[in-house]
Amino acid sequence: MTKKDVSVVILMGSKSDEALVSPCVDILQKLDISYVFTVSSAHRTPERTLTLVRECEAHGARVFICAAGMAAHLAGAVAARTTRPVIGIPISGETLGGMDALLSTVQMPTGFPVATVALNRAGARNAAWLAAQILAVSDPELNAKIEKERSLMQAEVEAAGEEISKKYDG
Ligand code: RP5
Repeated sequence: MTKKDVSVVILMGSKSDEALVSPCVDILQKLDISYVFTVSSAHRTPERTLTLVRECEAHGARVFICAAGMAAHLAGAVAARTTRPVIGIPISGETLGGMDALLSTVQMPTGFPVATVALNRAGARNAAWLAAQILAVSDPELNAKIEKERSLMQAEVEAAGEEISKKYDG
């Protein structure tokens, strides 16, 4: 299923999740982190999910990111099959405001953690940052890139602060 070496594997439960998960890819690309991004379902394609975990591990995968909505078991199913860190992105469906997916993702039994981030696009972005930080523990060059990106975010906040305080200057 994958022929290239990868650091991070992003799985989502359905193609319908794509728009909410793709910001994760943008950040991994910005940080030059190799990845695979594909669809696999804990329920509809359990064998494919297991095969992906095995094959991606064989190709060097170090972190798995799993996004799913409704009875969001994908991250848990992957966590059951790997000792690599698993990050879960709960996706909000048409009902229940995503609370179903949030609880399904976060409430894992002892020994099989899923590092659960925020819902939807905000979670997708932080899943990428968290995966990068995990990889950066043993990668000083990547760590420097993360620090540089944080400096840029800091500068943006400071510039926004200046702009707002000037605009509303009493
Ligand atoms: C989950 O069910 C998927 O992750 C998606 O969020 C939700 C609905 O999937 P579709 O019916 O749109 O394929 O497994």
